[in-house]
Amino acid sequence: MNNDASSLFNRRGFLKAGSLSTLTALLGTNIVFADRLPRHYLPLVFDQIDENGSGPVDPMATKNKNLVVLNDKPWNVETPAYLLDDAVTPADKLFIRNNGLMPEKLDAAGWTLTINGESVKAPRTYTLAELKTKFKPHTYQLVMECAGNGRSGFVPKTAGNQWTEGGVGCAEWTGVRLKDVLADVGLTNSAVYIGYYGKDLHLSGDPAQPVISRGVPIAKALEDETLLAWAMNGQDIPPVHGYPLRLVVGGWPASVSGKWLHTIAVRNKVHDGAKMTGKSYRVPIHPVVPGVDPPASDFKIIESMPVKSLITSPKTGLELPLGKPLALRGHAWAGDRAVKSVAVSIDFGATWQPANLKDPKNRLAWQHWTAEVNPPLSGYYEVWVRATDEAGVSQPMVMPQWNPEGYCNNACHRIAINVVGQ
Ligand SMILES: Nc1nc2c(c(=O)[nH]1)N[C@H]1C(S)=C(S)[C@@H](COP(=O)(O)O)O[C@H]1N2
Ligand SMILES: [Mo]
Repeated sequence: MNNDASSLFNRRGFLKAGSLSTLTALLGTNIVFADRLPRHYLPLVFDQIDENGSGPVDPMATKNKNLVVLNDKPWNVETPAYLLDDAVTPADKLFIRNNGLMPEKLDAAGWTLTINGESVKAPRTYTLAELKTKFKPHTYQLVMECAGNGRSGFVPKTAGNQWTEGGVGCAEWTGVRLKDVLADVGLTNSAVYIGYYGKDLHLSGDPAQPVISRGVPIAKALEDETLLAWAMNGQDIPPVHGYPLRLVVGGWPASVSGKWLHTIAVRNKVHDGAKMTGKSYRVPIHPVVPGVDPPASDFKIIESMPVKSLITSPKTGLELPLGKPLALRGHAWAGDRAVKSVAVSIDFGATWQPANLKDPKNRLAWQHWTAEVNPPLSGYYEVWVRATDEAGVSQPMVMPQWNPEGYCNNACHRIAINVVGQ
């Protein structure tokens, strides 16, 4: 299964000339009136191939209808804050960030994971079935946030997908610890970094062009929570999220959590795969004046993500009768750190009221908070939320340090409400 159906259509939603000839070849005959196919219409016969598990898959088919498509080639889809209200993010509400095209074949039965690189004693290949039986499985809730989440809030604007606040989620992942597998393989003392390789294709369709191959320092790779996962929320990982095997590294840019994982290289230097070098997933070492883009040598790799929080209820735009208390809730997270406190403000940050904050289910899971505020008069309000991590670092109220690629915007989340009546 799993050819990306979207790649068959042009920008306006009509079948591309090239894909029409592919379909014709598959069908063994021409499609009469192919020129009259409605937008985004895949002839039924190919939908049936899909049901049999060998045709194109539409990543949006299983998603909540209110997710927002930022781009469909590659798929970049975000979740409005009010849809992130669940304690654990369900599959239909988890954001999508693809850098390339989904792999054409996802065959779990034949899937293997190879561990190689300069710093393994000898390369080794495991079948997925072996990973599942040979090592002890673990389950963790892990926050994954795209480093570009919040990019649309930067002034001046930076290039890239204009995520608002929905490029984040906290699903429950099951798999084996990468550290257990690496111990089984055997590492040399030279191990510095790991890098992943996935089966997706470059947008050009050229198999020789790498899409993305990122990684983490060996210490992060060896943490208990770093998983080679085959299940999400107790089910097979959905195709678009990396079926049948993905790396899951909580608390760091989600770009290090490689989907459709087939190889991990244990490197004796900082991994230099696609999107590890240049300015990708990097920020200036020293703060820059907004708009200034220093040379690549003045950038550093983003590691743990900054402290952040969301108001997931109510939905922005609520009308509240005057005199009624307003119940608020949401989540907070802080990369490798725990969140120590959350506060809310209804007067644009002039005064803050503490929220109730729960402990995380496990390290690197997001934490749930609740609060109640009492708007004193009728009129327009904004509710702002601000989290502080265990090191005492708080979210900036408006915009954090501007950076040329638009990463790590952890400004306070805000919703608007109207209090009506007298
Ligand atoms: N193989 C592969 N892994 C990948 C990506 C990708 O394009 N290809 N995108 C990365 C990025 S940038 C992000 S933010 C997360 C998104 O994970 P999700 O789509 O499951 O939410 O996957 C990461 N892993
Ligand atoms: Mo990302």
